[in-house]
Amino acid sequence: MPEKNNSVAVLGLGLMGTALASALLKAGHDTTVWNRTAAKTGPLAAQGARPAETVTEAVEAAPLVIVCLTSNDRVRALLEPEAPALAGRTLVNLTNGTPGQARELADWATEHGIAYIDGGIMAVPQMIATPGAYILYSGTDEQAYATHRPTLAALAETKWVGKDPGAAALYDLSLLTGMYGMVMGVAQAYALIGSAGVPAREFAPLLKDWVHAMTAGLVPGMAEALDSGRHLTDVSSLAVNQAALPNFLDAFTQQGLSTELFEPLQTLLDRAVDEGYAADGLSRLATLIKKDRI
Ligand code: FVH
Repeated sequence: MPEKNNSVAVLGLGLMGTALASALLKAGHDTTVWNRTAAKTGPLAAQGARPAETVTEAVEAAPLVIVCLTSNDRVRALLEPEAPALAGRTLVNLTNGTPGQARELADWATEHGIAYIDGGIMAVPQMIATPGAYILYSGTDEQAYATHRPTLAALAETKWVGKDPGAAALYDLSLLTGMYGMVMGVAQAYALIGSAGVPAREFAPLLKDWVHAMTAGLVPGMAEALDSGRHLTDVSSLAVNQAALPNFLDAFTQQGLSTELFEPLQTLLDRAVDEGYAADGLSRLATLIKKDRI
């Protein structure tokens, strides 16, 4: 059932919290804001937000409380004393964290009669309330999510990923893992081409199109191989990749660059081939990352 009182409180007005509060205001929500450094409430107050002087005052202003701080240990430290004020309300935590932290916060919230929803924001602040941005949500109280979903939809597309409070964080970290792998590759590519004096801006269109073309095929292709268990490839075997990788490491060294980002890939390829997977494709690597195999 959609909420009747659509007011909302936002705790934490960093880059992301400010974007979230601003989106809520633009969508017409009665928005109360609190930040440790009070001066950050100013621009939002100018947009119509109500600045609260204390966390308690902010929490008591709305049935839905959104928190977005640097880390979950800070969320816990901030909100533990607020349990009586939060009781009977819904707490949506959009702070980046681990599945374990989310489950612990959910247990704490449940003990105190607080409906807890964990979230993972798949957007940068500038993308909030624009197409392409989405937020993953999970938690034991799916009814609380259904109640507040219309408000949350003002921030970004909503994606519910299940009743395990840790699920949103797991999806979030998995998606960010793919992004960080790509960031490392892009950083190394710019360093290599830049070592020969080629301006990054000149190389960027080639790199962008190449990464896009490769991921467009690789991501679904690997998924198919992993789910079917069929890793044999007619595209690019682990043996071929293992043989090629020293060329990269040597070139980095010759160009005066560090090899630290790519050495782990050589280690993993060597192990894969040693274990008999030379004819398999790159999807096999995902099966070798489990800790008990090292
Ligand atoms: N910015 C981004 O692109 C990413 C996108 C995906 C989601 N992340 C996560 O969002 C969380 C907040 O990130 P942020 O970019 O808003 O971070 P900051 O601008 O540095 O703001 C941090 C806010 O946290 C407040 N804060 C820090 N420690 C405490 C504390 N002990 N008690 C109360 N508040 C605290 C800080 O307050 P202040 O420094 O202004 O007083 C800011 O409001 C984060 O989990 C990202 O991973 C963003």
